[in-house]
Amino acid sequence: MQNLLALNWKMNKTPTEARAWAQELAGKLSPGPAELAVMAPAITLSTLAANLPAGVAFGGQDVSAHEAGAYTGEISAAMLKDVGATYAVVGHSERREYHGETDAAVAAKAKQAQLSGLIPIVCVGEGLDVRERGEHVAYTLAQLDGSLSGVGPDVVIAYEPVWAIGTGKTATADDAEELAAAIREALTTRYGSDADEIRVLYGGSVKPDNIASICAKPNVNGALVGGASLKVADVLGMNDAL
Ligand code: G2H
Repeated sequence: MQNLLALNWKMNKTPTEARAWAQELAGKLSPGPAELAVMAPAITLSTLAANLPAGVAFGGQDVSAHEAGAYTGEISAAMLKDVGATYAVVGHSERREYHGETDAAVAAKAKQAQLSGLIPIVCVGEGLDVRERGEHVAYTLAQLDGSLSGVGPDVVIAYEPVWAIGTGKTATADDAEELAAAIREALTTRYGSDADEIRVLYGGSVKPDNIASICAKPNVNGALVGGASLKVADVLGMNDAL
């Protein structure tokens, strides 16, 4: 399965900065075996569409659960699709924590994304308290189950332990594999052989110097990268390492 290097800029980069980043990438990228995709603020996506090198995909960091209508401030899946997006991240822990998104809300967003032909990147992962109680596998699988309710198999899963996000604490490659293997088994139970094509990413303080060991694990098929996605040099380092 082709690894996916999914960059999550979070709330960083104006359209002007995004253009400069995309043009720098276009000048320096040697395409490797991994697929590269940029998850950017919706307001930068048209700029990315015009400036990213061929073959680099992009997507939104969130998407509305609604098709269209009186939902002030929301961005629909059809809008993302119309500017050329391939993906939409749903259920990132920062959306769950700061915007109260439940598993049911995440599933509704993922379903809406699929209806417009986007591939949702569904994020799951436990907090430190859950990890310290040793309940991280059961917790994450329950979150996965709720977040995939009614969602088809054309999906990417990102396992992101909350205690490793932006903290500099990275789960070990073995920690990532433990959950990726459990997630894959749950996906097979849910989708049968269709699960064989589903990529399971790891996210949480991934950088050029740790991505290779994490993605070498048999059930990890790429990474969702935040902080290290902002500088082109780091992205090139990670792309080269995969
Ligand atoms: C986890 C990750 C990207 P970072 O949120 O989704 O961010 O790489 O900064 O830990």
